Amino acid sequence: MSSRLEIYRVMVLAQAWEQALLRLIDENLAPASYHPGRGSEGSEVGATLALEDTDYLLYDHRGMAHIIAKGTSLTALFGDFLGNELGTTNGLGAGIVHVADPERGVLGQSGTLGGSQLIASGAALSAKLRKSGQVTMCFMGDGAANRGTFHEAANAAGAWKLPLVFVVQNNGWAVSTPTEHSTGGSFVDRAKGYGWHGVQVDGQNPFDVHDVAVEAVERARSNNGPTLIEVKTVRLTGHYLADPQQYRSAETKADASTKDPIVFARKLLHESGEATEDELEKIEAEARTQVDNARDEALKGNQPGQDLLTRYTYV
Ligand SMILES: Cc1ncc(C[n+]2csc(CCOP(=O)(O)OP(=O)(O)O)c2C)c(N)n1
Repeated sequence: MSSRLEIYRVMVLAQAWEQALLRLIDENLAPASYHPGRGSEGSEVGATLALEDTDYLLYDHRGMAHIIAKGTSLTALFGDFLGNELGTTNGLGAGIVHVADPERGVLGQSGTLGGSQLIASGAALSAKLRKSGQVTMCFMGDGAANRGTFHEAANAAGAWKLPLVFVVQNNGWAVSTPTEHSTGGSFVDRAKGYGWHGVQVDGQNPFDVHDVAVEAVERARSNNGPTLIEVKTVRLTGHYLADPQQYRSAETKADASTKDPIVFARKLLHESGEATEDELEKIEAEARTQVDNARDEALKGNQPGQDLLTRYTYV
């Protein structure tokens, strides 16, 4: 269980990291394509901070807040986007990043959206067979939750009571397709059909997301089966960096912008007296310094040499 201030700190850290990455892309230093995570921090940080270090994370393509919340080095994450040897993949994961940090349980994401759901079930089955007590958390968007892989993974996990948590980040869009055009029924209602526990929560409130995730992780760890958490969240930007977003109206975008989880959390912490303005500013300044240091460090990394081509090859 993380404190509210810790949840806020990690959300701000993720936001600062993303802003620094966008500057690197703008400066032509990172040859990356990227799906910004602004708006998803409440879901990604709130849920991931319910995990222990040894638990498994299958992240998804939107933003990096879940990976940052799992504790992966900020320098290594920059290294992945710069495609240099300081990255978690030593330079193999440039561009659309495929972070792997097994020491912190970060198992990566699948090459195609939705493949992670099956990998997550496999990881959870492995943990169950080994009686390791590890929980697996798998993030996906509403679009990815509509792949057949979801149903295969969910059915097996329900039948075998696997220690698994699915976090469906329902931001209302799969690129330009609104969820209601692609989805019959609601995601949370699917849980019952597979023998899972299901809960829906508002992603604008990261503290509520955290409470729900702590319960889900506890349920999984005590062998009481998987949980599907549907987080109603927002995408504050386009699907990808240069997305002109012609498919959504100015009104829809303005409405989403009122649901920023970082703004919400800051206001709540301030108004409840949990943190003064000075304390909040200190947290924000420290996050920026931490990110700047990580960026400077990562920029010193070397491009990988030819030896990398055979380093992970087994014959
Ligand atoms: C199997 C597969 N189909 C299509 C894509 C291309 N693609 C990348 S992101 C994306 C939209 C996913 O929408 P959603 O799952 O709702 O997540 P969001 O982008 O809204 O966070 C698509 C179609 C892909 N990567 N994999």
